[in-house]
Amino acid sequence: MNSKFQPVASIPMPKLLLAGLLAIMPLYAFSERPNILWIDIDDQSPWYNVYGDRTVSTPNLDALAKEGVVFERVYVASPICAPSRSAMITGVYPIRTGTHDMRAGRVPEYQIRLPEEIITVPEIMRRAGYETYNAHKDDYNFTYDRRDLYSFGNPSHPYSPGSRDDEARRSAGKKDGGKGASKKQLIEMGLTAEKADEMLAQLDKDTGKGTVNYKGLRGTGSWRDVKEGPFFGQMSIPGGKSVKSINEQLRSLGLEPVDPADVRVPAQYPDIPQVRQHIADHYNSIQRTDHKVGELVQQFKDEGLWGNTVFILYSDHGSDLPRSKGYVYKEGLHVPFIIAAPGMDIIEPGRRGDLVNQMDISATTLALAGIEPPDFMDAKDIFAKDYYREYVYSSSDRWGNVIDRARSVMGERFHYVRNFKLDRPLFNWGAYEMVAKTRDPDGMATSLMAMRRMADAGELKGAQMAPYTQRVAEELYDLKNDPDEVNNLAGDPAYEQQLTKMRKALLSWIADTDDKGQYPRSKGAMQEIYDRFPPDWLQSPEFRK
Ligand SMILES: [Ca+2]
Repeated sequence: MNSKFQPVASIPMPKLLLAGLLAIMPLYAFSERPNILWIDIDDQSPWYNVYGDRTVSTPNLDALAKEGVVFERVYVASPICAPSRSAMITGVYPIRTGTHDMRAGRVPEYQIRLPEEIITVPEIMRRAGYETYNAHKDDYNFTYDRRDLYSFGNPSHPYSPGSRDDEARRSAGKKDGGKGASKKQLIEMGLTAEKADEMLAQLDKDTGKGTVNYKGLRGTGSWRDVKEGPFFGQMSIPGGKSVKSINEQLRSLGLEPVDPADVRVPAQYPDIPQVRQHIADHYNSIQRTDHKVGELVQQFKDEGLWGNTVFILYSDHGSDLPRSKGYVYKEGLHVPFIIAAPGMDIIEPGRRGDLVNQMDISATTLALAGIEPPDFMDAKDIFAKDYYREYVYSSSDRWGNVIDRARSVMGERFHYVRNFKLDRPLFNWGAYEMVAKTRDPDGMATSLMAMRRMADAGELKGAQMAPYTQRVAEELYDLKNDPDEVNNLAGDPAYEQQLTKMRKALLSWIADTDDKGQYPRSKGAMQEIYDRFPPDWLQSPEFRK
């Protein structure tokens, strides 16, 4: 490693002064700018000790949190991977950029192009002299060439529809399907390798188009590959996915899995063994995450980078419990978010209870590097003196084989949800349910199918039954008295004023962003779905036309 890339004791200059100086001084004067590392915890709810949950022990997350700021009320712009990641990497609402559908624009025939003025965080960091890499999945819903974003760690032959390589190959008459990743995806969703093969063979047969192609790109690399620095890195630590053998994994690390009998079942779910197991699995995923965070911190200490690296730890959305991931309830939107700057006095350690939009990670990252966040961003610098969000706005639209449109306004005490597609239930045989149906048709093993069985038998009531029945247009929850969001107050005259206020705020957001979810999907967008899923997976009314 180059000598310039050595730890600095601290950055004593106040951030505002640093930002001011950057504007008038050449970039090379700032070799002391901090490294910034995004630690992505895929699919995880903030059930950590630092968030007041004592069900499992999270000593390493707690220790990291002590070095920085714990944000208690951070909600994602979209409760699912690709739209959420598109928001983080651009700092712009997915419904503004048209990146709101889960894994859209992944085929050459259908491309989502960002407006010219929008460039990504790694590109901006790179232009400011940072070395950049992403050792994890990109999952961005727009056309880009990965080599523009990341200075190293790019695959040698990146397949990305619309990328320069792709254009060149296609103009040379070659077809590239970016195949091979979908089996992994199915295994992540809980299938055995054998079942995944079976399903892919069926998909090939049904679609006649070869295997599904929606995984997008991922890179490699680490801070060890950085030549000069400073670096902006994106890495991943296992989150809520891949929990099939989680108990064995924990025991091999000397950790004891939590007993399903010892978890709390929130009111929106029936208290049945399958749900308890699902919740326990998620807690156990958090124990694994905690262990890995401990290992990462030790690596940074051992390698002398503890003291000049800012760590931003977050999840892209909440757990994969049935009403969480993919849906705009609090459980899907609420995520862990910790910014630690050990050894540097650039942020004030402590706790923050104010409302934060998780995509503010973009503007905040730039500001920590001394870069003024650009005007196109909806995101704001969390550490700016005037940082304030009255509401956090979120969206959910198409998830795989199911089309929906729901919008969320999260306030200090109340949470407003607006459902626009009332002609379909919330649980509409999405990809997770279709996979569960294949492996657990009788609803004995999975929470999804066990709940479906109970719904069919008339054994669910109220909020537990709501996802299977006729939607209501508006929902309003009092988070103070109803943290599980089971008592919809939207029809209660006592809350009419609150409802009206939040409805108005939502309509302003929709108008301001020209919410792309309000328009019918293009022919190309629909074709991508037809090509990706077997016909019997397509339950939304749009597919019947
Ligand atoms: Ca995710």
